[in-house]
Amino acid sequence: MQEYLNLLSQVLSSGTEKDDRTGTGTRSVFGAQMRFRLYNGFPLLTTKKIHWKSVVHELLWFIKGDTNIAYLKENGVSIWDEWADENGDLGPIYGEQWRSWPAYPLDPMGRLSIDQLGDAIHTLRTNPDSRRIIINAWNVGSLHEMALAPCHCLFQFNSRPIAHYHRVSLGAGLGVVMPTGASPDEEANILDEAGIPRRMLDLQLYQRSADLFLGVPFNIASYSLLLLMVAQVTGHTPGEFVWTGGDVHLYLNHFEQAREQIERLPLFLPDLRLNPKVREIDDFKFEDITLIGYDPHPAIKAPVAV
Ligand code: DHF
Ligand code: TMP
Repeated sequence: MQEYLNLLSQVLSSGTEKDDRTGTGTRSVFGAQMRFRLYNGFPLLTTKKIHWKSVVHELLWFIKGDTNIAYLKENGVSIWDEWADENGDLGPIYGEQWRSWPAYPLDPMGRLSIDQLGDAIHTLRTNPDSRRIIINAWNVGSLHEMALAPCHCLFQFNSRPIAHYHRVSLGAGLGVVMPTGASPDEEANILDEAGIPRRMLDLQLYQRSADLFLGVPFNIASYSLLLLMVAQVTGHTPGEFVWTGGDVHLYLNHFEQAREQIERLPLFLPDLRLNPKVREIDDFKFEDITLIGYDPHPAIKAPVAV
């Protein structure tokens, strides 16, 4: 997570002061990238405590295709409260675009809406060399109905053969996931003779607007978890999560907190275990996701700009 701390320092020291929609004011850098190798540990920030339960429930809520905060409230998660209307609705944000992007005219299979996440998983199982495995939340025609325009707006999966030296250094026990949901023919393609996946899965996210202190640690953890889940249900070994940011900013009222964090030493990354029995993305439950060995520095409070 040193890369994250470096980006905090960079925005603090060389960002441009810039006004923003919320009226708070920011220091901002345009264009940045971080890479997280998921086989080196799960990239949950250790230089401040992240509310992990919120990360997991928010992701399960996206995967359900849900856009009402009722599920989050039932599970003690309040990160979307400020943006919901009196009925708890947020409009057609992430969940709806991921699972039921409206199709006009009907797609060739006659569907009224497109399950982008389901299609991505199907393609990873049947045509993993594809360079078109993209999930897009930036639905231009629906932006005006959303409580907040998507910040993490587009991501792409990349499936690649595991290089020989990778296999040797990974060994059999580390981060290797077994395949799933696949027919015997597909399984033969995904696994080698020893039953080890032949391919690695990467995910790259484009985040057009990035609240570096509050939002980004959640976003890194959330997409890394999604990558592990999709890897498991498509029989891949988890590879790299690549985070790409557009307007990467620190709000003016987060500077003290950011400086405090930069002075802290990163600690060992936790491990993440998924219940290996889960074979379909829709079957994951909170209990199937276990974080092990997360022992971070204390939380640092900061106000969220609405
Ligand atoms: N607006 C802004 N200005 N920044 C955001 O990061 C943001 N994120 C949204 C919606 N709108 C946003 C959704 N995600 C927190 C974290 C993520 C998030 C919204 C809010 C947050 O307040 N985190 C606190 C408390 C965590 C908790 O209560 O679970 C933190 O200290 O991390
Ligand atoms: P904007 O729509 O004016 O760009 O404001 C959105 C703010 O929310 C901006 O500070 C980025 C932040 N944000 C994140 O960093 N991550 C998220 O997941 C979400 C939803 C928002």
